[in-house]
Amino acid sequence: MTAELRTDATPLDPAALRADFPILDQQVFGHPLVYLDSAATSQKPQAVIEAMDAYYRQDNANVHRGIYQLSERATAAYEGARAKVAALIGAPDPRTVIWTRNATESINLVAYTWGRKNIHRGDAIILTEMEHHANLVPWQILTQEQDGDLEFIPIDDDGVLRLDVFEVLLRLRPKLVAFTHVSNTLGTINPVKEMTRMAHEAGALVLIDGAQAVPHVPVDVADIGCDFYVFSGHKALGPTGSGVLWGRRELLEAMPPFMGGGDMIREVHLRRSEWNDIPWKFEAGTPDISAQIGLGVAADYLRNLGMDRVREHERELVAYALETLAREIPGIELYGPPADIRGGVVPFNVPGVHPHDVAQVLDRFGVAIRAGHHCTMPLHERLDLAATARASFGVYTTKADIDALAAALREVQRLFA
Ligand code: C6P
Repeated sequence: MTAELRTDATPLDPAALRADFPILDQQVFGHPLVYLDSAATSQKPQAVIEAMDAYYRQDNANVHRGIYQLSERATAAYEGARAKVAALIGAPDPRTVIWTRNATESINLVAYTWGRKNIHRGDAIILTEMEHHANLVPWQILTQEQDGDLEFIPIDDDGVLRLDVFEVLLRLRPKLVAFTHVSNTLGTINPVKEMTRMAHEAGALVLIDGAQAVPHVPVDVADIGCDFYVFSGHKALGPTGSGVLWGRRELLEAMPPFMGGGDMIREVHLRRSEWNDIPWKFEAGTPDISAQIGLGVAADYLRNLGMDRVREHERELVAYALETLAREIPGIELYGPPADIRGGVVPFNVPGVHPHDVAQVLDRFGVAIRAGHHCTMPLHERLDLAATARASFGVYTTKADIDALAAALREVQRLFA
């Protein structure tokens, strides 16, 4: 299924892995594609594409309904994917893995169900200044509706969370602390286990946004000790439309359902209904069956690579990128913490050139990056930046990709000189 076999001692060989990702083998404006936007969405290995194709060619049927072979095969693949994802994130029980469409929906699910039941007037929720809008706006909606309060852990100038201030904020006895595992904009890897311990000591529950962590660093929800953990499949080598909410069993069982309809019920009468068991209680309507099957294959693919090796590969790439860009691009502004505590994300600005112009010129050289506020407007405000350009990496990113980025950035500077 992959060009590589996992052996923990050997480093990842991204050049060999690229053979598994058919999309990478193409030219853009006459240049080989250099894909440096994996934080927005990752590319998909052949194994994921084939699994989805096979589902539609051989097994397409609705799940949990039919008493015939196709439906039984579809149901087995769909439910089997839960166990694969549970294994990737260290979830002790696959039934605590809820399928959603993406990280955004997972966070909204918790805000609408747990939140409306548990957050009342004056209750505090603590977030951080570096949150993606997906882990900010649902809590704004909730606290505005329920008359609760939001507080924020600030960052220092390198984009590292001020745990000393967090400690003080915890005296507010918040009901929930919600934070990102890895920042999508600065790449900061937060000390999630320590933060979870601190929050629990203050009596709060903990939700972790793992959208930028699951594809890049080892994740073990049992070891972290958190209460909810969410991520998007499409950033983790899986298809769009696949997402995950993991939660502690007792919490999920006590939460009211999110949406009403088929599959989430046990019994329906004209004036009342009884809910299904978890995870199905939260999965109303026909789900995105092929997407979740694809995500299961992606989870196996990542596990097969070994997440320690993936992390080491990206740490090395970040160190190489910071060094190469600082050396090759005079005046470049680089943001974020050192490579040791940073995922595969490198935000920057070329002085005198708007990041959108940077991205547009890079595209002419086949280099795909993102430019803008990356759905972290408050973080950009805090850093006093209107926008940034961002290169982000995946398992298939090579040092040659970073060299190509540096070469194209020299052209940007020449053009705008
Ligand atoms: N960040 C980026 O380019 P969805 O859209 O639900 O799949 O993911 C939302 C999300 C939540 N948390 C974090 C930390 C994220 O990075 C993202 C998505 C993309 O950075 C698209 S804005």
